[in-house]
Amino acid sequence: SSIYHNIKSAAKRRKKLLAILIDPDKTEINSIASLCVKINQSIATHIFVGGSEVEEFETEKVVIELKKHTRLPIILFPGGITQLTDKADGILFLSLISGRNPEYLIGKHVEAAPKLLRMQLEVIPTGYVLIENGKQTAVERVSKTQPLSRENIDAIINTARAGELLGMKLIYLEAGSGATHPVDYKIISEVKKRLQIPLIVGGGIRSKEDLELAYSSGADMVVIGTAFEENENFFEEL
Ligand code: 1GP
Repeated sequence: SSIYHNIKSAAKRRKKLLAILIDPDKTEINSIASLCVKINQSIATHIFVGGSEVEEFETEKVVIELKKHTRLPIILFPGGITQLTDKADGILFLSLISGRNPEYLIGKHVEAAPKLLRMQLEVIPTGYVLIENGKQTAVERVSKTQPLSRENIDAIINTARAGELLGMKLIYLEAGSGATHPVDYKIISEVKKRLQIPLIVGGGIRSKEDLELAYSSGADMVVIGTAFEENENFFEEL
């Protein structure tokens, strides 16, 4: 339980964490060594690997290559059960609690359970909360679920609370990869006030200002994918 322990103790000390999201579907294996040079020089503390539509076995290849070039913890952030590999250090075992598609609430987890029990991965149960940001994102399309309205802060708060009461160890507020607008700072701060467990925020964070606003509103960890995919020097600006 060392990954979770470290996230939790960082949150307690208000030390902010940053995860870089690598989507195996958008990453060439032979670019990983040079990506890792940038990552290792950056303020990133974790690497997430995953995506909504990744071909089978691609995830494992990417994780093996990342492991050669970085010592940051590598955590699976899977969009489906073909993205499991014990070459990573841990997995966010996501339940899409904003939605009402049983497959993404519990169905895929039943399929994954025997595989995960054979693996040495640290499993971190995570309540995954998708929030509407103005355009349809891949999570919405692939999971066939409705995001929560960003106007309905009570529903977002109560969803996060229910996740915590169900025993989830993290809550992840997600605007969706490439979101036009990140999760609003008021939503982050209202949720954070009512949670005991660490809060992750991601989707559409593209600048130092976005990052700092997410942190100052209460995100314990921020996830950035697209901004780094589009500009490998992005983290030098942070
Ligand atoms: C997506 O929250 C992550 O699941 C990161 O989103 O690609 O917009 O940074 P971006």
